[in-house]
Amino acid sequence: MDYDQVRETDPAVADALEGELERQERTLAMIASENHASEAVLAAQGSVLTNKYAEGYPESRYYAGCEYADDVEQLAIDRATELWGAEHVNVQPHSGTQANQAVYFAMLDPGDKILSLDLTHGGHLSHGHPANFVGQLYDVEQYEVDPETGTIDYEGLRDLAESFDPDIVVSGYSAYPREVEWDRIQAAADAVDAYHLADMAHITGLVAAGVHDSPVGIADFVTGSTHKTIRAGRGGIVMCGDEHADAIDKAVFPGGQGGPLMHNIAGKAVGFGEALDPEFQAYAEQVVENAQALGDRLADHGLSLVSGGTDTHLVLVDLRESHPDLSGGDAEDALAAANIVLNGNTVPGETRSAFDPSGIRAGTAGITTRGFGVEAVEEVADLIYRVVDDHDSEDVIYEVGERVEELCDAHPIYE
Ligand code: DSN
Repeated sequence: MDYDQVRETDPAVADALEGELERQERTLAMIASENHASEAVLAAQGSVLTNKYAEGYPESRYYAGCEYADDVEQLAIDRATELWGAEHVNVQPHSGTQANQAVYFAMLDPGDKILSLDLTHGGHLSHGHPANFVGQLYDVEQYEVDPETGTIDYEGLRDLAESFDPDIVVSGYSAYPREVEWDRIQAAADAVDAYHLADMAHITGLVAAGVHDSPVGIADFVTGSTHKTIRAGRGGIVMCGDEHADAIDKAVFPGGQGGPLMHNIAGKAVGFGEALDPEFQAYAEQVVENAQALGDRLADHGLSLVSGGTDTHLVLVDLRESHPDLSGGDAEDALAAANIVLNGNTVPGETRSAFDPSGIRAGTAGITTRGFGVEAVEEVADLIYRVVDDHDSEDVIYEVGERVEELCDAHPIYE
């Protein structure tokens, strides 16, 4: 892969693109929300559809010349329907956050009540954090994970729902390693006659492959992003039953967005097609197996895992017990210097700030895409531990960085 055409016109941008390609090839993308899209997805995203306005929906557009835009969007919708089985799918949200916003805009009035998981316990900004407009426009109450188990406190959530009486309960998380019991959250929402929005952004691919239970058919609304555990390029998606289809479509366009990014929708169509291939199921199973191997090995080294392990693509490490003087931010920096790119993350019961939290979050979706299996992942866990445990040693960082480059060379992303 190269950017020769860009270079002819704009060497400065070509330098940045080639630098990023080289960075991705020689480092491990272990930020749990990242992955590597195929060259076919990248090509679709970089296609002539970036030129096309197609406000509206297939066969009902506000612009002429939309016949191929219609084809692409319908392919994305049909494939998404096959992957997740929802009655209605809208593939236009520019991101998972905008998919969530569409649900709020469709179903809530300003001042209505949202019950969602606290960000530091694994929630998401778009679920009602005060820094996000959702937290300012609506009345938000937040539930937490059980401090003992690190897992959702379903009973506590139900009690909170009964006292707070929300209009919508939000489930689905950005730093939660365990399987979500969607039906228990649905029961809590039903008990107070609230809607249930399940944001499966992190596990969209795992759900499509059937390696995580699906919220589709349980929750009233299911949102997701299309670039984390599924490799369909950057974007969002929203699904619902037929009874809410019109409201959701109107909330996406014209409610929250203008022209759909048709080139990204082409990427979604291609990536969803790839996920329908049986190989994708094997990939998703390997993602989880790798995350479990990563967690087990880190735990063997004495690191503390929130919830004790993982059922998904990510592990969340609480550094406070094993390395009380090391913040997640400093661990992130040391690991990045050693070519392992993950992020510092808040942990339940956080005692530091979100800018320099107490944990690190690591995901296996990206390294599994480049062919890492359990053995390689166990070595990666050993390398992570070496850096965490000796984060001030330039020699350790150098040696680990060299070894990571060897592992990356053995597992190229793009041939
Ligand atoms: N910011 C993403 C994450 O890293 O989890 C979610 O939107």
